Amino acid sequence: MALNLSKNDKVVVKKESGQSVLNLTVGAAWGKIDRSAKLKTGIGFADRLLNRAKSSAGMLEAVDLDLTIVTFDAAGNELEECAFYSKTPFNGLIKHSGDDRGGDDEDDGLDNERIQFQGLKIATQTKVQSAFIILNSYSHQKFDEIPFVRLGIYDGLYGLADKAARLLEFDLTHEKQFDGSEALILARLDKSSAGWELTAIGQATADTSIREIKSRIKREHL
Ligand SMILES: [Ca+2]
Repeated sequence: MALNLSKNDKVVVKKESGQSVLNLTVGAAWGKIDRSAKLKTGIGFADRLLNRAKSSAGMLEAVDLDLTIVTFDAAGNELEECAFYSKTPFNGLIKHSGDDRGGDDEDDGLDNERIQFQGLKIATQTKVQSAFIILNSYSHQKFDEIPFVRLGIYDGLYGLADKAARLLEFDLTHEKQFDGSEALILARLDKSSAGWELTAIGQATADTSIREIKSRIKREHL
């Protein structure tokens, strides 16, 4: 199942079996910006060759998006976060695949960053009560400037190269409602007796740093 979200939709996401989610992986995929887009031929293979030539000529602009999970205890106190600068919080129970600072030259269908969330152990070994999945544009290009931006949540733990079935798919590409934004609160995870309740949020914001997004989460979601 791939659920498509609109801005500010709130949807509780379940596994196909109807159960809550235990272990999961979040992924983000995006591309470099071609500022000379008017040169496109409109012919698939010719554009790919052109893109390759532009890439080797350094004509494509790097885009540094960052996928992050921030966590809070039951009283709303901030706990550890998983980000490119903190890849293995809680002794690696949440794990970041590493910082991608460029994006794809051409869409390869794979994620550029992923975070694995060992929900079963996090529920029993940490004080995490809620976790928020966020994406922001470190290099401050807006989402509508980037040729494609896709987010996915997968049932289970997967590395960058692993193919997996998505519980949730969120495609920002060509979505007018995200124009001008450079940060997104994708979803929240709340610990329940049955596992993690996954609620898609899809909130675009004008925040320009993780710190600002965290303040917004505390103000608006906790
Ligand atoms: Ca990055």
